Amino acid sequence: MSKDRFQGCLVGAVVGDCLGRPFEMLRPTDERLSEYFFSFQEPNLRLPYKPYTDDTAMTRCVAQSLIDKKGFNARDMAVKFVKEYYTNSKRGYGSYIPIVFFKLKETHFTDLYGPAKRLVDGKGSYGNGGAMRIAPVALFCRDMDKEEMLRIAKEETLLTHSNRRGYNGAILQCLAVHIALHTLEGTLERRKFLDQLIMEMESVETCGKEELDDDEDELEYVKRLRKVDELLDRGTAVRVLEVEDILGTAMVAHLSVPTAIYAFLRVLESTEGQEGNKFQETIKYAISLGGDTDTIASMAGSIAGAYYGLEMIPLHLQEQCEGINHAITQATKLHKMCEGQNKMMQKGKGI
Ligand code: F2R
Ligand code: MG
Ligand code: MG
Repeated sequence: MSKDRFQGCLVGAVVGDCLGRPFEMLRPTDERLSEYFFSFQEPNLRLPYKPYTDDTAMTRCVAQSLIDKKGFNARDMAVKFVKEYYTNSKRGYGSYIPIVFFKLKETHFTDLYGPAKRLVDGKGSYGNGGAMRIAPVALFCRDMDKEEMLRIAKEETLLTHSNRRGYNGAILQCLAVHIALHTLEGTLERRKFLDQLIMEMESVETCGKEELDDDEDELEYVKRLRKVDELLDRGTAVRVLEVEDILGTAMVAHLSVPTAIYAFLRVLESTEGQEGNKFQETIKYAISLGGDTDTIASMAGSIAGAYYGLEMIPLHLQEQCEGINHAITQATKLHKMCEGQNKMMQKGKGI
């Protein structure tokens, strides 16, 4: 059922964020991580409720703006980001992004894209903040032309991340959620999934070459997706340190979005622990990589949730996290909007 996939996507993102947060910039041992996940199943143990971070705070703004405006409205989106930040700035935001929020507020939202463009001496941010919040765009654009979805993903990201690696990372994450959402459960094949992403990113990265950073490859994400494929060929023999070394686990887009895609595909393909729940295993594996654990688990969680659906997200994980009901409500509204748009399109075609 597609509503279940919409809900799975946004709930998956929240679960990854909340459960990954305690390990951000650390790397838990296997033993510690097993204890951590085991503790969630212990009914008599009262665990601290896990708050969400900037990942969820910003994803909620993106979803709410799409719902309120029935589409992308740059001003409304920017106002929502800024209001959210000044309501609770202690959600663990990146170091550059508050400068954008301050400038947007100071200039009364008269120059929506300027503050992000001027960041880091005009280079812009390539943090993974654009990618971590993009899932609602993939949901909202479920039945739209791919070009329209990519245009919205880019324009939404440019409000805060004007660096090519920052917005292309968000585009890649958006495509991954979109393809997962459209693939019938039980039929997703790694090769097909990666081939589709590589083909789309080849066309995306061919544009804007004049904006390349000195240390950036022309086909940065295509190259990294090929590395994901090579690592997957080696199955579960690939060690955590190799993943960190080859794909990265940092809070910048190019060193985290392909990593989240790898986490999702590795667990999908793995035959180890067959009895386990694939959604839970995805989150656990993403956290085991260390580094930017809240964001990598959140991005992997939104892809996995869009594919497996809410039904596959264990309640004992959901119960640990702040903001689950809100995510379900927003996902339900986005789904209703998509169904409505669909009906109107069919009516227009006389179907
Ligand atoms: N900021 C964090 N975690 C730090 C620890 C938080 C702590 N636990 C706490 O609770 O306070 N996590 C969040 O930040 C990431 C998303 O960041 P976003 O929104 O992209 O922000 P920003 O500031 O634009 O970029 C993040 C960092 O990337 C590096 N960077 C970006 N552009 C750069 C450039 N052009 N040159 C060099 N470095 C660049 C900087 O280090 C930025 O600080 C998520 O992980 C989210 O969870
Ligand atoms: Mg965070
Ligand atoms: Mg993070």
